[in-house]
Amino acid sequence: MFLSPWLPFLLLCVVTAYCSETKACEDAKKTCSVVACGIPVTNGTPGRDGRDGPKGEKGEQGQGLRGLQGPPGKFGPPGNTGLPGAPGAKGQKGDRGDRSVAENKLADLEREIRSLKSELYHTKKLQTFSLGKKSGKKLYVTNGEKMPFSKVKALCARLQATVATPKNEEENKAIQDVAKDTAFLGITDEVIEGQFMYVTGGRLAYSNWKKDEPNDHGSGEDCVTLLTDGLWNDISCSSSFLVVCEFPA
Ligand SMILES: [Ca+2]
Ligand SMILES: [Ca+2]
Repeated sequence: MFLSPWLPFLLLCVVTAYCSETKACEDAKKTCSVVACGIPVTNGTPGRDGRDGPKGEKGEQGQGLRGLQGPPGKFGPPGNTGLPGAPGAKGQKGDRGDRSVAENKLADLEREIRSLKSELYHTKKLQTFSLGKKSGKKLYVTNGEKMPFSKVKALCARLQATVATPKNEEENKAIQDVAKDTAFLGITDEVIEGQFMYVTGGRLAYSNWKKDEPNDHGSGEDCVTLLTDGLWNDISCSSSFLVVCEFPA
């Protein structure tokens, strides 16, 4: 126990004795008053490189001159079609110009129709004068040909007409004036013998039979002719007589 006051002094002496000459020991003495210095130290081989440290913060923009601006880049792909926009505001009422044009066109058409009607009327009058005979609302026309009744019907139908059929004395006279020869009428008893009918349908409303006619003479007579004196006679349909067609006038 008597050594305790001397212990620090003895340790200092030990350090001093071991650290005689080397600088490393001098450095050690600054930090360690108890380390046993004086043992010669040789440097070891360098250790391996440590791991990379964390990425540092972005530095400030440099102070150098900026380069020239490069050329524009390529166009990018077209974007998606956008949604339809909201409807625009209602426009102002237009002027009356278009309406006037339409009215003018309509007026032109009406004038043209009146002109065509007038031309058609004169054509019909000329036709009546040269070819046919008009009675009431009927126009009777002949081409002067004679043929069996079936062909007479077909010819008038092709002209969008019917075989001349008098339904009163006036019409009978008009057909007589046009024909000037024995002509077929649009009347037969082909459906029921002895019961004469209009080819267009319906029983007779007027007749002008010659005396003792119709007589269904010989092998039978189912067609009707208008004689030059205006009287009627039943005759064979296969015989040939004048064509007279009836048109609405
Ligand atoms: Ca008959
Ligand atoms: Ca007869």
